[in-house]
Amino acid sequence: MQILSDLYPTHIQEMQKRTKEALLREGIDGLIIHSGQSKRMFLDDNHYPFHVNPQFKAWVPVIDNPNCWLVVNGVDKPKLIFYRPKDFWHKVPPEPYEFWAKEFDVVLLTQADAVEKHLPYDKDKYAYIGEYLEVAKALGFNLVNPDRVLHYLHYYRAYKTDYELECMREANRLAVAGHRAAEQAFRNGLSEFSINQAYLKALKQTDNQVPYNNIVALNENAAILHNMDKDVDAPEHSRSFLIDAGAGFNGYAADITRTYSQQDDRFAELIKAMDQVTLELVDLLKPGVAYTEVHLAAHQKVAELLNRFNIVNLTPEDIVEKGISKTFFPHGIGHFLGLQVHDVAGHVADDRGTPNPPPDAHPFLRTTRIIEARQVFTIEPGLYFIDSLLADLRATELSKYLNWDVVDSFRPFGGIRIEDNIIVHRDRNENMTRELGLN
Ligand SMILES: [Mn+2]
Repeated sequence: MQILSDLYPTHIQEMQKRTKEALLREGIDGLIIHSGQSKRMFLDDNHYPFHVNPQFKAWVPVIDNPNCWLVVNGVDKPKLIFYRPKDFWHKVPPEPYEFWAKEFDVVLLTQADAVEKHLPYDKDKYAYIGEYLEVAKALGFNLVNPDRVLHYLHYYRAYKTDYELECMREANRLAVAGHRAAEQAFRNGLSEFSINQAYLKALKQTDNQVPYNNIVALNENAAILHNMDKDVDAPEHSRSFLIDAGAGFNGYAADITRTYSQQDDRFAELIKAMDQVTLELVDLLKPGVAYTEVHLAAHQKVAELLNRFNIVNLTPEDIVEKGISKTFFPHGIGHFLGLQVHDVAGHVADDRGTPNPPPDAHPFLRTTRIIEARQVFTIEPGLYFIDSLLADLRATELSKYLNWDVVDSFRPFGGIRIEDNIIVHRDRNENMTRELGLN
């Protein structure tokens, strides 16, 4: 892929610049970033799926190789210690040759525990960045994941380089192919399990390679926000289908949700109206606006639908004011997207990590940052008929404002969530999901 190789050197320059500043603030000489280790299950000889340290894949798109290390100081050419064991049990990765390799001085490591000779001798001026504290200790690091360094790096990870944006478009492209296959599988009456198989097949990723456990829900299960158990048997009638599923590309995530109705019914009308809500909220993303404002606007818009579809007999303003919209839309409007599906630093006010928590009334909102160019967000309003939350509401004096027969007519469909992935540019928004043609 030509364009990625063109963009990557500038990405590394930006990583160098951020590292240099982070080191200056901490007063140290460099970072030693550990990709991670393969984790063995308790009392077993099997291992968990490997998930790389996000600080490692921020530099290099190597996401499947434990026991690798980066030595970076923001000035010198970064050093990549690349694990390549002699191993006849497992597939051994080839020596680095791809577009990213020439940005590093590459050293090959055949034994995981022989890394020390490739690391700086004097560990006092270096910080270990990684998960394995006992490894850091054994190697002689005193400084492990220092707060100041991590706050700084996390804060700036919200601003994506051109290389990162291209990776995220590619992740969206893969996920869109999966969503198309999944809709077809739903129309064909397949089970949640089989729909998930169709999804994964379309993007050629395994359950362990997608960035999060796909949410695939038919009928009432669409009311379970994180329905990760997939029924193997298809229901007799598939009325509705909610799929929240992503894809990974070079370590970057897509995170897309769609909801479908089998028939041209009242639920289909509600989906159409929610789709419009998603697009209107996307238009609110603008540099200088607080993301929290978009969340509050979402409550207003969901309340308008609760009124318009005769679910609640109150004005939209009163529905929000009495807190009723939270029964139907109990999660946040979205989050940062990037190397992690819920990307870091959503709740800080600055690069020192000063806390900027969500409002007390909206504890599940995952970012409160001021929106700026080069940030990538999801926008994912929802409207669900969740038995437990509806029962709580019914037990209050607010119950009298609800048309319970209308609520009951929607319960068999579960709920709706429609989620797009958006790059905020200085002068426009790029809705990656829609621009790839997924409506
Ligand atoms: Mn999401």
